[in-house]
Amino acid sequence: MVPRASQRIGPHVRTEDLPCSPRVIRHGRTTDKPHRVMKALITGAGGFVGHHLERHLLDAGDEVIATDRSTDGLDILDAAALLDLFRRSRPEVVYHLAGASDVGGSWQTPQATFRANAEGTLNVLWAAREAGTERVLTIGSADVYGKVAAADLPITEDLALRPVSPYAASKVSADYVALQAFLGYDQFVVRARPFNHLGPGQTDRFVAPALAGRVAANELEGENVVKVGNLSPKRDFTDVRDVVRAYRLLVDKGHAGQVYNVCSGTAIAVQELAEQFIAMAAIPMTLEADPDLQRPVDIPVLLGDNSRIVADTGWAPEIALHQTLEDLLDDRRRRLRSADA
Ligand code: A2R
Repeated sequence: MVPRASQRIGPHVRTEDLPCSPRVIRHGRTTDKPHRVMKALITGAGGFVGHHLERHLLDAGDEVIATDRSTDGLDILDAAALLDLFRRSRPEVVYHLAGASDVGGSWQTPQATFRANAEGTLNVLWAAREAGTERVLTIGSADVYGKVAAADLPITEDLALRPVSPYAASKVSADYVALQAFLGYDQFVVRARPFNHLGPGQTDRFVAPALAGRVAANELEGENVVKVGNLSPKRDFTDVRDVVRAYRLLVDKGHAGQVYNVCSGTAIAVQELAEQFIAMAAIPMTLEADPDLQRPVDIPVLLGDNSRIVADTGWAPEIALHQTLEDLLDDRRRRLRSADA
């Protein structure tokens, strides 16, 4: 059986029957200034970024077809099922987020990572062409730049790609599959290259949600010490809600074939994140180095140059880091409370 995607029309209406669905009539917002409304398909909609993107598109009044292996069972490696979905739902634009996102885990699963990210992207682009989808946004990663020398900061899109992890190599491949679709088939593809993003719903694989989780757990247990790993690396963090806004702007205003860094243009030390979290804690806390959490730091500073996306789309990050961290901590508190209940 071919898996069916859920289609959400506006924020409140949902239908399971794609072929019979009426074209969108109601949109999420009516008060904002006029803007282009799109019929959008999101792959990987069940993931961290997918959830935020779906909410953002619905808020913008778009019609959203959400698909994800973890929710409707559609695997992007099943090209025939993918094409069937594209033909039945006829999206105008596709946000291709599905894929293997675990950088550390990719060392154990290089083949599966490569297939999900490179072959998966190939399938999505093919299905989009076959179904006449107008635009596709592919999501790469700043990991493709690898170990960047201080002299090359801030990183522009023109820097040579030097992937270190299997994940990064799979993203380089996916990015070149997308470039080939533009150069070889004249397909309208825009390629996003996001740096670190943060926000509610993120898993503990990443340093900020892991820190937020430890602070929230300490609050519940009355514990005052927060165990930390390396605090010195500096990273370019953007709130996931700003990232998904960038994605919609890229689909609307990005240039065909172009690649865009999605980043804040500011590098923040992990130390600063940790200090902000403990300053927000309900009880006094201190940071304590834990040798078990220390990992070799390959890249002391990662900092992106966002001038291209700013110039072409007018995007700029809007959510202050402090706000992001507060929302992350509240998210962890809520999740711990509901796990406790
Ligand atoms: O691995 P699962 O079963 O949790 O589902 C993930 C889904 N996914 C797939 N869906 C269909 N066919 C596949 N072969 C396939 N492989 C993975 O994509 C998951 O629900 C979603 C990815 O979500 P996250 O792992 O939470 O990643 P996140 O942070 O939302 O990143 C979105 C994109 C990825 O391309 C990242 O590499 C990039 O942004 O940074």
